[in-house]
Amino acid sequence: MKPEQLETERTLILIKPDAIQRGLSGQILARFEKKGLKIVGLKMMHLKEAILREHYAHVVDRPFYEELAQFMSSSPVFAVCLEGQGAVDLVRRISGTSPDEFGTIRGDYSVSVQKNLVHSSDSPETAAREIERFFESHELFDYRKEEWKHVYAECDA
Ligand code: 3AN
Repeated sequence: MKPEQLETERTLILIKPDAIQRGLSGQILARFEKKGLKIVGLKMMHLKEAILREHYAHVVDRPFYEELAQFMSSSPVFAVCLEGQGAVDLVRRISGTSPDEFGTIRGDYSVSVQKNLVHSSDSPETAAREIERFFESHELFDYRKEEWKHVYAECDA
């Protein structure tokens, strides 16, 4: 399978302050890399109020928002853009949605509904908005990932 024949999509993850503080960012990134996902953008950012209000607009009126915003701005995060076939759903399944889902990042390394190590986009539409929120277009890299010929087969196209 030639990498350029694949139809891929991009998604966004945030490796959150608890992961940075606990020294888990490398292990978290490795889970996505080992599955064959391509890193097309990666940067460290200290999130401030404006971007957090935008990113968490759907929970800004919830009672836990202030605590969430404090947590998310307590240390830098890594914003990472990942690419692969069905990347949005795949990355969400690797991340997990609750600390009870063993075998996922949240399930294996977290016990909290707030300090849950990693955010991942929940749909292709959200992914497009979130990638634009965290990255300028020149910060995303188009390159050929040679490994993909060992990851995907023609019947997967
Ligand atoms: P997810 O990150 O799993 O997609 P969302 O988008 O529903 O979750 O919620 C955004 C973030 O708000 C969560 N990642 C979590 O850190 C925090 N959060 C959600 N529900 C609660 C809650 N009941 N108490 C405290 N924090 C919460």
